[in-house]
Amino acid sequence: MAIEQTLVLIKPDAIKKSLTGHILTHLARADLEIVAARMVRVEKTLAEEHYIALKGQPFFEELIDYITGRLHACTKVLALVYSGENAIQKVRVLCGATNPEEADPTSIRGAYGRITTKGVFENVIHASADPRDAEREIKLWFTPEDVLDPIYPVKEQVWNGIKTRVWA
Ligand code: 3AN
Repeated sequence: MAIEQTLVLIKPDAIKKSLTGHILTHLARADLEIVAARMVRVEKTLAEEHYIALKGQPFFEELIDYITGRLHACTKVLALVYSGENAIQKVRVLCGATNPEEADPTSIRGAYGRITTKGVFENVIHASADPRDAEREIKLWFTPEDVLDPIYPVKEQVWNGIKTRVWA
């Protein structure tokens, strides 16, 4: 089985409700390794780039308001990279279905998510859907310096005489 890395976002509703610890404990069942973690204040440009495939969906603007924290007066997201065998699928199973009302009640979204009366899916967590998305998303949220043992190619760049490592 292939070693994979996957992006996890603990969304603003979860931060606001102090669910971070519960969610990380639940994710520990996947027996994976955390290889990167950072608290991120999500700018609109990052949010729109992250959800670019959903641009044009009727819920897109609310989705951007949600992930940037405007819906919860909490502009912080915890971004993590989990690494290990079959990491993408393992984390998705623990998260449960996108719609928190359809999610298995014992999954993270089933236990902690809700649909608001306005129809916003507040589903507390994001997890990459497949290897292509995982690579795109990890490169968007993290630099190679942030990720221990990055599995994607990296190159050296010299800027103002300072050497840094960037995604190749
Ligand atoms: P997932 O996060 O399970 O991969 P996507 O990528 O289809 O699901 O959707 C991204 C996010 O958009 C979801 N996590 C959810 O917050 C929101 N979303 C998806 N579908 C809907 C919908 N029908 N109504 C409201 N929000 C939605």
